[in-house]
Amino acid sequence: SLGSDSAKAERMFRLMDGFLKNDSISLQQDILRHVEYTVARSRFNFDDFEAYQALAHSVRDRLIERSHDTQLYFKRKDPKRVYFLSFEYLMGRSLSNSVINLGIRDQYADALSQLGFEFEVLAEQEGDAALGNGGLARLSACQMDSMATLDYPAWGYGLRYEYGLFRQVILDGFQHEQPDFWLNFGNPWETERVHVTYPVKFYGIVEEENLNGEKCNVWIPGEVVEAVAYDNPIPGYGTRNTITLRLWAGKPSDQHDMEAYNTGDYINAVVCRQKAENISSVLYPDDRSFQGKELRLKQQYFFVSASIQDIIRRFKEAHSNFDEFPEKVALQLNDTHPSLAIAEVMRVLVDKEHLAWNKAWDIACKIFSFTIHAVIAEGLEKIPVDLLGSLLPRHLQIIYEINFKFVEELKKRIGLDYNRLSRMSIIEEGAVKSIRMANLAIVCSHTVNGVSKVHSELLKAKLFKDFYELWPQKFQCKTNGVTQRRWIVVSNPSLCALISKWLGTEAWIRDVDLLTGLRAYAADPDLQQEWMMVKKVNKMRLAEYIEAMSGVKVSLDAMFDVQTKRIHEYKRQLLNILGIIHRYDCIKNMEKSQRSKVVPRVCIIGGKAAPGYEIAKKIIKLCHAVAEKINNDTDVGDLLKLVFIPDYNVSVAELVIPGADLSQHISTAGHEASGTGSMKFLMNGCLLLATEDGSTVEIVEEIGADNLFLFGAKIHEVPKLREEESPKMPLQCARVIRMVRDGYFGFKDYFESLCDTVDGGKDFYLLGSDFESYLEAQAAADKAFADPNKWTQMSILSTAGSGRFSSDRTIRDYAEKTWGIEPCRFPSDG
Ligand code: Z2T
Repeated sequence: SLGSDSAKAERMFRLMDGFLKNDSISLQQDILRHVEYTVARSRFNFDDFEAYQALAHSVRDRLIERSHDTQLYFKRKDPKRVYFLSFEYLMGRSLSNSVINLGIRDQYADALSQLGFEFEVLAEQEGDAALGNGGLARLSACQMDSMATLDYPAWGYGLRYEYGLFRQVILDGFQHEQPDFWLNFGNPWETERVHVTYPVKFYGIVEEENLNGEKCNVWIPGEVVEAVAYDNPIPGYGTRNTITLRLWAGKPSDQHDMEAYNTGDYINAVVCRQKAENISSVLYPDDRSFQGKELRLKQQYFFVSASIQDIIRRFKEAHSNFDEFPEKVALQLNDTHPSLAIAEVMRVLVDKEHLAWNKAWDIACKIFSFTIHAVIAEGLEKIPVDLLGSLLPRHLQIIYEINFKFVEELKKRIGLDYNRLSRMSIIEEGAVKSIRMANLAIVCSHTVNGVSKVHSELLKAKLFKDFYELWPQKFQCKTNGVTQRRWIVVSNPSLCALISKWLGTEAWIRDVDLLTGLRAYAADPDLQQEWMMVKKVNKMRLAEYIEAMSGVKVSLDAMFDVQTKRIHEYKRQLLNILGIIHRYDCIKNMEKSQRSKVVPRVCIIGGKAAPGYEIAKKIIKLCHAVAEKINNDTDVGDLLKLVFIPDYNVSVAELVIPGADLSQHISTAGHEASGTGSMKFLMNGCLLLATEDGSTVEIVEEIGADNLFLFGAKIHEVPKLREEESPKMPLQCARVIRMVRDGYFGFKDYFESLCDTVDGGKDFYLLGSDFESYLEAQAAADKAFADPNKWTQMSILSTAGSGRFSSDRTIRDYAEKTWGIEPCRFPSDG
């Protein structure tokens, strides 16, 4: 009975002495206990890494307590939940973020110093969790932080790759990829749930069966793999709520290959079992191109099927009628990668729960929402029908059925406009017949979100014009944001302290709009002085890192000019490098007496190229070749340096961003859906040099055009510029390309095809066309930097205007307008 249960709980609670304590002595005891019994080292003899492990386990204990409380509370309240389905998460490190969100950073720092350790030093021991490629994946991580902090009843679902994004190693200036076997040293943050497993089926055939006089489709699989849950706690800031990121790993199923056992081939059967683990073993490192590979499709279905089974199990624990499903469940598709979930939900509702098709479809259409991150049609995922049909025969039938009904409906609405019908069809007829995953997602979702204002408009006007005309109300905008917890509080503690001091409160960490309060002091010489000091400290940290990585000594008086992001032609790192060559050339040709007027620069570039992206790899090599020349030219000295930061990832970003004076976001207008790096720089008081693309347009609205350096063609001008007979190629641009072509930086032949992309007659990304305007913006930045007070004021205004770009704002928007969920906060004071 209930009474004795609660008596039992009460007794256990007392036995355990209540919850874990967070005073310095308790923390020290916990850490030492973990040294001795978890890490299994003597508490009298352990090194930094072991200290980190013990520390992490003591933090983990506290996270687990809170996540139990949160889950029980959600269960009791049974609110509508959102399930965030994303194929990628770039979590980076967890330690600092966790103790800050738990509100016990200082207590831990104190406890550690009593034990003779330094918190920062131990935090450096942690490796990055890099289960994603770039912006899309880091966005998922920021949004998880906001969902936890804002007390939303949310779950994240993803894949537990054993190999995260490759490590970038530079040899002779060339990128090499090395596997990131990140679980090698254990992962203290995750908990394996050996009993939360689901079978996932592949291949086989579909048979029609007769169930009580009704026809019913039964899928008889050819292969079954087990999915095991690994739970990762995500603590909110200033709340006890701690939500869960559940990642699936592949594990052999006992049903895997019964035949083999029966035929007596025991050894082979065991070896075959290992294949199951391959499904979740490696993250695909291409951030936009898709290749229609079977393993990738297997990953997608594996992830989707396990997640849907888990979601439906949780629903059924409390409900028996699927009519209530849309009142209790929202499913968010992060791009098209998880969009097989639509077919899977239909399969479960129709084939397993035996709902009528129309009823099931009605439910599906109420639960799904979809956010798209792509800009161009070529970037959209298409799955060859043959591939899907062999791997998931039943799902192919279901998708055909969805499409048939959709096209019938469409004909009634728009008539027999066959061009339009074929454009909108979920099935693409062509050389390779394939499934358009975006079309599937749009047809079923109640809301389709873009990730910035201009991106959302572009979706309506170009990419999904036909769908917009059909369902205008579906198309919405949720401008991206990043979490100020990680991108200020964790990564820039000195700035964090300074902001809190001047605002007289730490409330902005939960309520980021308060940052606008800094505007009142932007011209205050005292704040400016302190602001400059903070930047200096961060530049010092960065300079030390640069010297350690590349041996290049840089001057702290120079402007630190940073462009860090994935390497892509459209992001135009090449424009940056050509600009640097031009700057170098100018300095070389300058009268000696003029040189004192040059604003010294440290140009910093970092980012990974997809392993198969030849041109991107050449850009990396060119950067190194140019750096070699410039950095060894004693004639130029501190006036110009160029450094490439290898293996850019979340933890490197945490070091680089606070130390930047200027950052570049210079994509060809119309190509960057949003861009989120810019928001992190903005929060850290870094000035932007940017094109009017993606979220930059909204940043301008917020901080004013005179607080950043804009240049280049605007979105609407781009198509016309591309049509021009002979592309614009200013003399200075032609001259620097000539230098590369002539072998001024060596590797003449190797750089030829790279130069061709600019002066080979096409210049698709409009480097030539934007070159002069780019140089002007750079000159304006130099001029502003020469006036430190003016610069600092712009810097303060950047941070002050960054509040709108918090993922807290994005998530609140999603919760209220797209998911229809409300906060569900565990009642406690912290
Ligand atoms: C990605 O990171 C982004 C878009 C993609 O399109 C794929 C990947 Cl892996 C399919 C980026 C956008 O390029 C960037 O503009 C945006 O800020 C980010 O997603 C988050 O929305």
